[in-house]
Amino acid sequence: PNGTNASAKSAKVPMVAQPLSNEPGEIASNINYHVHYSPHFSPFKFEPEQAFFATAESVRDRLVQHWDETYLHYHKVDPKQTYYLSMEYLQGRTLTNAIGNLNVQNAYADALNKLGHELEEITEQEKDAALGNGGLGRLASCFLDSMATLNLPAWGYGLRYKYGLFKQKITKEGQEEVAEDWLEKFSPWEVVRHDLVFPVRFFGQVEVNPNGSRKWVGGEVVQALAYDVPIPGYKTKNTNSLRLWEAKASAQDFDLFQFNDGQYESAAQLHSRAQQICAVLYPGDATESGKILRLKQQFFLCSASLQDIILRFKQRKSGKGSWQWSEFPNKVALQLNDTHPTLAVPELMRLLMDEEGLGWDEAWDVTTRTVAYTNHTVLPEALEKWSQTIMWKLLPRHMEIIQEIDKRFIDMVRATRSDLESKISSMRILDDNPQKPVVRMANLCVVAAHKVNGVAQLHSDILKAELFADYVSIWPNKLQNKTNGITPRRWLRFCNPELSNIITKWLKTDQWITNLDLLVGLRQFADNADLQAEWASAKMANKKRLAQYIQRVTGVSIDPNSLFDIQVKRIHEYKRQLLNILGAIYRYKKLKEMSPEERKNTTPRTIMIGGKAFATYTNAKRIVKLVNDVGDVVNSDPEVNSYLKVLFVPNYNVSVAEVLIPGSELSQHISTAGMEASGTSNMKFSLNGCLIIGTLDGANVEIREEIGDENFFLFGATADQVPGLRKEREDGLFKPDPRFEEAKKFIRSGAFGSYDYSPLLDSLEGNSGYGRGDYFLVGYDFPSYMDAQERVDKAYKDRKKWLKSSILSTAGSGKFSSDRTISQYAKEIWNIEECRVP
Ligand code: 4GP
Repeated sequence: PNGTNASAKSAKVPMVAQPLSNEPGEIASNINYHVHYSPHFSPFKFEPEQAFFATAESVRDRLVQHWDETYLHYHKVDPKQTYYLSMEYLQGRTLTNAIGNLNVQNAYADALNKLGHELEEITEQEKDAALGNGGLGRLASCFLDSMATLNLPAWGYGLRYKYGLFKQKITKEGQEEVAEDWLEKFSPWEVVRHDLVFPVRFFGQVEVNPNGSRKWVGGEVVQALAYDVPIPGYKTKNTNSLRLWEAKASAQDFDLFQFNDGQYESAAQLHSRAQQICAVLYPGDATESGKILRLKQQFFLCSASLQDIILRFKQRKSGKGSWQWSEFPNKVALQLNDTHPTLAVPELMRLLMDEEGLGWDEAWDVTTRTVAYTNHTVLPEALEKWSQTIMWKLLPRHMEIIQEIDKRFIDMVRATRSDLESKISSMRILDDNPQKPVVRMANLCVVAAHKVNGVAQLHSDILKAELFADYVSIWPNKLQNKTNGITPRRWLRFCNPELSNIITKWLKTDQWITNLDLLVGLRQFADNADLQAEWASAKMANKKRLAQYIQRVTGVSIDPNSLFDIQVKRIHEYKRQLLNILGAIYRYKKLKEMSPEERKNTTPRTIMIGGKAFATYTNAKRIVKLVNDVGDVVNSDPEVNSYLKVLFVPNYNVSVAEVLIPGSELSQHISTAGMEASGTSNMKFSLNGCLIIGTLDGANVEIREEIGDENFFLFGATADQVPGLRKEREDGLFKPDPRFEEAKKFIRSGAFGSYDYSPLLDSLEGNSGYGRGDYFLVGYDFPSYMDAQERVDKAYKDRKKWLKSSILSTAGSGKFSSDRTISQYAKEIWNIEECRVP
């Protein structure tokens, strides 16, 4: 198998297009060109929507040119390259980011003016690419931005979901899910590569060849077609790719005979099965067919990406003399974003052994030196376990390989670590429990990866001490921490130009955009009255913009002089939106009891909560409904509604975050300690000068360290107290705070309508059980949460002190740039280097 006889075709080197002028007149004519010669609408229509598509295509022209140069350069230099495999990307909108990175904002604004449009209005036309669920997906997108900005040869691979996760509508009933429509017309940012199509097999059986080697045959074969999205770096030519696969069947798979016989469905059976694969992210998995579909998606991503990566490896080798497969890990780093792409491990083994003819040991050596794994959660329900029965059906050859990995792992432990004998059953990859045999994907990842990482220090410590402790005793250097980060381009420079300009002015440089540590330079001015005045006016401008947005999407008018308090993230019991809303309910009740005079002494607040509840997660959906019901009552109560408003912000996504975060003053990161792996919106809020109320969980711990504990409203149990508190509860020793009881009782009294909230409230009662017995410790943390909220109210009245803390929050956020995170991955996990396009 080693040698020069690889089947790779030699690349034909195309010419790179001529650079395009960035003079506004030329840009305007380029936009005009697209209106006429890349038509998608009736001729002579040039409303904002048509202008958006033509503008995007004109920007894309500029990106394509850099993109092609990058492609050629990487091909020529042949550096080691990273491939980030992720089932999710939350890219959001592209236009603002692209013209910002290309540094042509003003030219585009002028060009559009010449054509009778406003850039701001045009950017509002764009639909979010919402191919993710939450933090894990947005992290992947921030990482892509940093990889390109740091000139790293690194690509993302994902799936092109036609309907994304879902779009959230809020009705009287609560949350309703409807299909996301980002591809309803088309996406101007993607380029289909009709020459890049790979077959992906499902089902079938394993055949043994006469020489003993094995081959996977039969079953169902669909085609993976590549769609590329350009990922431009900030003020650099390097433009990487996000390659999204679409599943399709070919014309040959269409049974014309059956069709003409009137059997329309069965004639196009494979086409419809292929379409299911990339229809939605996380299809319901309550049924067996749902489970098979999810597993198909995961395998589809892994198989298509690996075939593509291997082909590129061979292409870059071709014509350069003989080579060995052992060089593969010197050219390829594969990062598994959580366990969803775990099947890359057995698939790489299969491709190397069955297609390329390597022996087990050589294939295992290549695979383990190539693959690294990031864990994003310790929640037991999120650690994937696949039924062995389903796996044997869908991926019979991979199950053989997994069995062999499992067997060799056990042999190795027995041979070298007899002290771990009693741990083997929990460390194994296969759980052979006859009732429900499963494959434990996280265990497979840990065994196969050369590096495993958590996403914040506390989380990595928990992985080391608990979840993966036994493996750490075998491989002490495998587990690392890589504290998450966010891109300062999207999350400050572009979403908050007002504040960015102030920062640049006071630091006398805009280098902070790519070297976020420079923000510490603001510390020395934190007390400066001029900076504070500018800071306050930027915040006010952003609050007004946010108020307009809220008015538009909810019809409720909010007061920009009130304290804007925001919690936005997936709705989950461990994130404790319930704690937030119970606090709001208590506040409302107290306001009602006050005299008008007393009310005047309170700090007016606008509480905003947003996020999607997973479609089948009933308690999360009840929380959404409760927030809406509380809002309906509070906001229409004339006695108190100038002191308190409660809003549910519908359909939280990246572009909504870009409006909320700059306008926020307080943000809530209040998970049960030990349960939030990192959190990344906490970093975004802090970077934008927003103060945090939070627990010692995930990245909160490090944010507080960086910005100073006096600028952080801390409350709640710590991670190491949590197990003991749960135990106390089980033993019936918990004594609830009267304020907590009062808030719950108020809901039960029907103050917020007749909806039956008892299942939700019951989850906070009793002594034990997941879903009962207040597993998430809302009751335990309630009093310290309310005390912290009182400190917030008081602090907000001292304007100078608040502004100082706000400035210090921004100044201390340098560590949380994804540029820092990605540099660490590059050095400490991937071993890749900058490959700058000249
Ligand atoms: C999330 C974690 O819940 C969040 O704490 C973390 O910041 C983020 O990953 C990125 O690392 N996990 C998921 C998930 O979104 O689906 O497990």
